[in-house]
Amino acid sequence: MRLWLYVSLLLLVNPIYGYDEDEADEVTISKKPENVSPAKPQRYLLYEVNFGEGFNLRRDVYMRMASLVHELREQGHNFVLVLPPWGNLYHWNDRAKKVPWNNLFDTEAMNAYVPVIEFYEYLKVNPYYVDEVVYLQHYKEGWKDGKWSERYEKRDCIEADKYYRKEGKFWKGYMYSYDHVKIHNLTCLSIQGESSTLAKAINEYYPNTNTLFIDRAETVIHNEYGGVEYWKIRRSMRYHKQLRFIADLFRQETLYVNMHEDKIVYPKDWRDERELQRVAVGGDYLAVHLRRKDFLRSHSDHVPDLNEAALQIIEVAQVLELSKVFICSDADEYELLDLEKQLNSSSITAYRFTTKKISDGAISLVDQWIAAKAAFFLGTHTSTFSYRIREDREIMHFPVETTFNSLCKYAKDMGNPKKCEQPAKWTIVY
Ligand SMILES: Nc1nc2c(ncn2[C@@H]2O[C@H](COP(=O)(O)OP(=O)(O)O)[C@@H](O)[C@H]2O)c(=O)[nH]1
Ligand SMILES: *[C@@H]1O[C@H](CO)[C@@H](O)[C@H](O)[C@H]1NC(C)=O
Ligand SMILES: *[C@@H]1O[C@H](CO)[C@@H](O)[C@H](O)[C@H]1NC(C)=O
Ligand SMILES: [Mg+2]
Repeated sequence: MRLWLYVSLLLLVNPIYGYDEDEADEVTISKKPENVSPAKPQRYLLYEVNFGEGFNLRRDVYMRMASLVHELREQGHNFVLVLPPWGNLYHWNDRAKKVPWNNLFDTEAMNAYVPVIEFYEYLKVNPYYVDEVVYLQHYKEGWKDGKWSERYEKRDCIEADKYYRKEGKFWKGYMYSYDHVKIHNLTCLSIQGESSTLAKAINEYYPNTNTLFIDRAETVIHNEYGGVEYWKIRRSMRYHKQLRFIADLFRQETLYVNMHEDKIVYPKDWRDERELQRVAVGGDYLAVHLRRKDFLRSHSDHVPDLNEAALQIIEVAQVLELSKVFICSDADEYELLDLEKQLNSSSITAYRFTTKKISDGAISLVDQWIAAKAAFFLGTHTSTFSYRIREDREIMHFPVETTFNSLCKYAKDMGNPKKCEQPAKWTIVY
């Protein structure tokens, strides 16, 4: 690792670099993307997100890029989306790196929306080579006339030189912690807009570039947040079958859920999902996502302390007559034991999913899947981890009132929208 890069990374994530995993080799799924038109040359779109961003925002950025590639393909460009390996995430204590998507997600399901391949598969086709990095940035001077408007323009780089530097003929960058990837060109693109705006910029500036790597992909927003396309892509992002299986096993064996009574409709193929009555009942437990760590600082106005959280959980469980509470959290162990003790004294049994057998990323998805299938969900204000659970509940046809709820800072403010803001109801559309 080069010193300049090491320093700039340290500022953001403070990972442990002593540990260098071998190239991902537990690869199982390999698929050929379908072609738009066999006559057109194959092109590849790679992307990366700002270093400090967490897992669940990154899942959202995937959707924006899938939408971009989908649009480019509709225009006849034979693009394939290359999935950025997971790694160096601040919240992953196992410090996993170079994790392919097919360890965590059902990439075949994703592939049914837009052709996707893993980065290790890409490397076989274009060994350690990228034609052009397009580094997205804002406009140095801010909005035009103080107003937001859709626009894009190739500009001088503002900050890209912190992350990329020239080495001989080629550029070098972080590249998902794969060393030796050579980049031919680097340009900076000032952009205000959505996925479609970026599609226009690609058509104008890079009409023939075979392999485009979009960095700071979070800079572009969704074409339509919460629209039909949004939900289609979201539905295609199914969790790995094995992780869903582990979650369901936990529900059966630990939470004693009768899977025939929870009325959850979830077809084998997401393309068979249809608008239905909100018939899901879920398992007879309350699920709570209790976000701690950085949220205690960054969202201190909304995140309750443990006592205030316990009071709220007890009240909701009692109102709903649920004696089981599933807790998923990034809290420290001693905090959780304390919380469990408080629930216990109100005759509520708390459950958590813990294991050393799967990665931290995998555990978080199992947690989300168990929480998504609860009779009632209580999340943490503005956590994207909670948002993803709510989306899964929308996909599984839960009644709205069982989903869009968050813990308050103080138990006394429960039910008071002026003092305790509740999440916007982004309901599913087909
Ligand atoms: N297993 C597990 N991990 C969690 C939980 N809450 C937070 N985390 C971890 O902390 C990260 C939270 O960051 P992020 O995904 O950015 O969501 P946000 O910061 O809450 O919006 C997750 O990706 C997990 O790695 C939880 O309930 N269970
Ligand atoms: C790199 O950029 C130059 C100048 O824009 C262009 O002529 C060339 O084709 C680009 N090379 C690649 C590999 O994209
Ligand atoms: C509370 O804890 C005691 C002692 O561990 C246990 O026997 C009891 O079942 C718990 N009660 C509930 C409701 O979880
Ligand atoms: Mg985060």
